[in-house]
Amino acid sequence: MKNIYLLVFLVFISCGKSIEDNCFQDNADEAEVYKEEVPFTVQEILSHKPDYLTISKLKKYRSFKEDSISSHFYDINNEKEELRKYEDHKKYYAKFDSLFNGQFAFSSKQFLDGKEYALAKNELGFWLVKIENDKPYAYFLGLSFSHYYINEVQTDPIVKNGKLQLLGSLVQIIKVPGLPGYDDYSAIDDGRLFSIKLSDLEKDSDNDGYNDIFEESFGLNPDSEDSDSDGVDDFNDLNPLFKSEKNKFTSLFEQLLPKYATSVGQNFKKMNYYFVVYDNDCEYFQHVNPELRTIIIPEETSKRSYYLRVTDVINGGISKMKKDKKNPDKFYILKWGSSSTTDYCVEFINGKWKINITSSTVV
Ligand SMILES: [Ca+2]
Ligand SMILES: [Ca+2]
Ligand SMILES: [Ca+2]
Repeated sequence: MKNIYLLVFLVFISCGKSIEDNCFQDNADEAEVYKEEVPFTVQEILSHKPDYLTISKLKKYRSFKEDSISSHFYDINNEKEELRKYEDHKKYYAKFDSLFNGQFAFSSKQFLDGKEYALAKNELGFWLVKIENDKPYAYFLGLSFSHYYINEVQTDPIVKNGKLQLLGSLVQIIKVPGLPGYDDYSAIDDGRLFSIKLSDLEKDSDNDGYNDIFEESFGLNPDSEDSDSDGVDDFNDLNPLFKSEKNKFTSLFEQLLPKYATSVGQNFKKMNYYFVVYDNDCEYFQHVNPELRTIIIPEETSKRSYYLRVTDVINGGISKMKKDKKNPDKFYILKWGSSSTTDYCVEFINGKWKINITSSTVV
């Protein structure tokens, strides 16, 4: 009898989460508990290494320390020279920058067989980018910046013998609570060569423009060009994991989501490799029609891909709605970004949301 009771109870908690639970918060405050992440050891990183990645040890190499210090060095006593370096870099990557609409930071440009390659980085991770016949291509590497450091200065060409070959090291990243954006990196295994076959990187099984590694890393379907079957292919879908819907609450969330600046308005739809990532299980939130490309991942880390379990790609969030005790059309919502939090009091009046900011803090 006790066992049956337990079983019923387990079934109840495993599938009992409703829209009510996922979208609304009880009046009792849900305290966010900060859980300190334990950094991976070299062995742990290697045991989770993607199959397509080969790692070898180098005898002679440019160390993590040397590379990271020199790449972050900024001579405050010689701003003119720093500005010149910046302008030179901008000029050197101007073609990449314009074809990719400013979505990446580039390094290690290389010409090979009529193609141009470069290593690229954005908030989501590392990419290999290619220009062939004036068309841009980007291939996600699936190497988490929590575990892999790739040298800013590559001493050899990065593409050779059909492989991408990168000097770098395995790293630990220590998050400092209360100091957003402050990540303390240290090398735990220096002088490594990371190598990936171009054929593995370029593999795009469903031919939708995103390589398989990207789709697997972010929970898209690498075998379907339309992961959420809404008729819009993954590459052009601003919310590729969920069908957009129109209802009272999705329209509220749409108004709270980031908007693009009008100056980049004509280009943002072409920014196929830039996503804002949220972890949110609220069905109303999931079905938004956002202005900026958005990926909504599960709140529970165990339901995420390995890449998303170990990589911090979330730079903001929107809380559950807290109901007002007296007015059923009134709710309280907290929104946070990498450097600010904003409290909203929202009320649904005559078919429209009236949104008031009640307080806001900049960290
Ligand atoms: Ca694909
Ligand atoms: Ca797909
Ligand atoms: Ca779609």
